[in-house]
Amino acid sequence: ATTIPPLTLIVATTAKNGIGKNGTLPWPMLKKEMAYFARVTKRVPEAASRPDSSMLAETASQSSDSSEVATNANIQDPQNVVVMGRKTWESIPPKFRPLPQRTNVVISRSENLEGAGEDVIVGNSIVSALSSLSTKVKQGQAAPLGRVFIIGGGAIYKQALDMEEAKSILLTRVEGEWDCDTDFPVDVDAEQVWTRRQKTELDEFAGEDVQQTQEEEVKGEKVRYEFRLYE
Ligand code: FOL
Repeated sequence: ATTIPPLTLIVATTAKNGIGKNGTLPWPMLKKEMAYFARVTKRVPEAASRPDSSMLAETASQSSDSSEVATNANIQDPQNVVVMGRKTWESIPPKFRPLPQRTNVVISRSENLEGAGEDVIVGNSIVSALSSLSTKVKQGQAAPLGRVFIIGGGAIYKQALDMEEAKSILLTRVEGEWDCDTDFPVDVDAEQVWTRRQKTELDEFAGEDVQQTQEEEVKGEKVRYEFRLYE
């Protein structure tokens, strides 16, 4: 009996739900959009970030030597989890992976993942990978869980959407016609089970004042997009 934590999908899509092309994103790098992805997936909500440590022995982060307090991350500090498929792992530039300050989980039938070290958890399904992560946490070999984000791609979003633990979707709607060969498997504006939440709820979820409508100049073209939350 394993309890699976609530899952948040995070994705950027076109109006027609396109998410990818030739193993990468359909649009040229949207810097501020990617920065939002990094910020939101790194931020651990307050409730999870302050575990009750009253029963624990003193640790480096509690020591009176203030020079090493708060700056050095500790294995006892909760971290969010990013769950991705093997192709998404391979699409992340090697210099950015594993995605820092997050526990990286990759879904793959093969144990041998290019560029993955001991700190990357590999499993053949979301459930089995999260269950082996949970074992590692209990053994003190992985950080306690903050939020769990599903970061794609199409096949992994599909697997997550079939689970009742899939509670939220942080969706960035990118305007324009972009050629895509991979889709997000649900149309959140057509399906009754998904409801768009207001800005106040997005702000609370993200832990920041989200400027929902954005525009960025890429390759001499203005690209507009909107940050949304569905539950
Ligand atoms: N969700 C959203 N909103 N936008 C995305 O681009 C996105 N991309 C993926 C999943 N969900 C998304 C999958 N693809 C990196 C690269 C590709 C990728 C996800 C992440 C990546 O390199 N991330 C770095 C940021 C590096 C930078 O700031 O340029 C990270 O630290 O998160």
